[in-house]
Amino acid sequence: MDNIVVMAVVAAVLLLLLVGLTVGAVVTRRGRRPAPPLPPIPPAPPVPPVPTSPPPTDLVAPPAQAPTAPPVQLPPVEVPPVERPEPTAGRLVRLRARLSRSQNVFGKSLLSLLSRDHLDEEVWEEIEDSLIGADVGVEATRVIVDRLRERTAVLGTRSASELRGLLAEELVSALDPTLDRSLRATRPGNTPAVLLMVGVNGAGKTTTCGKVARVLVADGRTVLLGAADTFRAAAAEQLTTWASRVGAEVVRGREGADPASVAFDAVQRGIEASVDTVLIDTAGRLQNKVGLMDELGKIKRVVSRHGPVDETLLVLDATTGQNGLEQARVFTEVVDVTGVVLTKLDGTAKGGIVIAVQRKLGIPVKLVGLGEGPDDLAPFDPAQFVDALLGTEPLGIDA
Ligand SMILES: Nc1nc2c(ncn2[C@@H]2O[C@H](COP(=O)(O)OP(=O)(O)OP(=O)(O)O)[C@@H](O)[C@H]2O)c(=O)[nH]1
Ligand SMILES: [Mg+2]
Repeated sequence: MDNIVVMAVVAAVLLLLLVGLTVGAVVTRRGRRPAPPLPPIPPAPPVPPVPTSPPPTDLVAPPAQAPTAPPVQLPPVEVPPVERPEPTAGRLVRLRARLSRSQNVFGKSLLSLLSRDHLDEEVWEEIEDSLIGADVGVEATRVIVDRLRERTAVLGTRSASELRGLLAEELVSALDPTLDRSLRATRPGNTPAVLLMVGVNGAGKTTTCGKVARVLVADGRTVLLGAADTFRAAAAEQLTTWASRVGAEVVRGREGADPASVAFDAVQRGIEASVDTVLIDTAGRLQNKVGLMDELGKIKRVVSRHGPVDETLLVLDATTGQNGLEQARVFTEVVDVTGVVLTKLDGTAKGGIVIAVQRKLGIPVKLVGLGEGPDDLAPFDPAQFVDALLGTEPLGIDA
């Protein structure tokens, strides 16, 4: 019986053990449950391709890694063509056409007066009025008329061509053909000649600088331009445009810079570059006249440290007539003017202003402006000028 009890106890223990093991196994299995699935990884953003060569620009051709690529068309680089100015000889001939466009009042009225049957007092007065009306000036007119009266009386003959001849002679003589009108644009030795352009605003200084540069280049000279008009930024631009057309260098300062120092630098650079001529453009307008005159005096003094100024050209607008003469005289008092440039002769029928200017200032007219075109500047020649002024037509009065 005891054995049965023992055996029952053992069996119970074994059963308990078995149940325990089974439960443990189940619990253990439950503890190792697989982890829930991870949320999906979002796709990586696209990585931009790393360039292997710089992108092609307008001016740089792409590297030769794509032999099959079509050839790249480069845009043309804009280099302004250097112009070849026309020679100066014969330019004054154009004046006749330009004056005749404005009826050539001067020549026509004078010649018709002279061709009257009787050259009485009244006619001579009309001739005088005609000359004064053409801006010749009172003094010069008196001299011209007195001499004409004398000579016609002495000669007695009155053919139209003779009268025209006499008048032409008197006008040429009033312009003093013996004066030296050559432009001192070169120097012996190897330093550049220095030309200073002065005058009131709008007279045509910058334009004349450009035109003179062209004349010199046409004659085979090398030129440098100095933009000493620092009063307006546009002035330097205007000069640079003229210079680039003939391939000349420009020295310029910033707006408001000291004009004298720009002029000094221009001559300095001209010496270094061994050019033949340095042309200096100046301002025509300042706060007041005294300021302008002081400035011009200073420019001249400062530039003279490099050596003398070879030519100081006073630029005068022919259309301002006698009024311009008083202003002109102020310039001659400040800077030693060596020559006059009379611009815009194409814009006036009163060519006689050339005579008045020269007489009043006692300075030779060296150049005349005949228009806005780049080559509309002519060396002044009294005989050619008078010929253009009077015209060739003797108005059918020739014998
Ligand atoms: N018809 C005609 N116009 C001219 C002549 N010379 C110059 N001009 C014109 O006159 C104007 C003034 O000329 P600029 O050269 O700028 O005058 P500027 O003396 O330099 O003037 P500022 O710099 O203001 O002192 C421009 O429109 C020129 O084209 C000429 O001989 N005939
Ligand atoms: Mg100017």
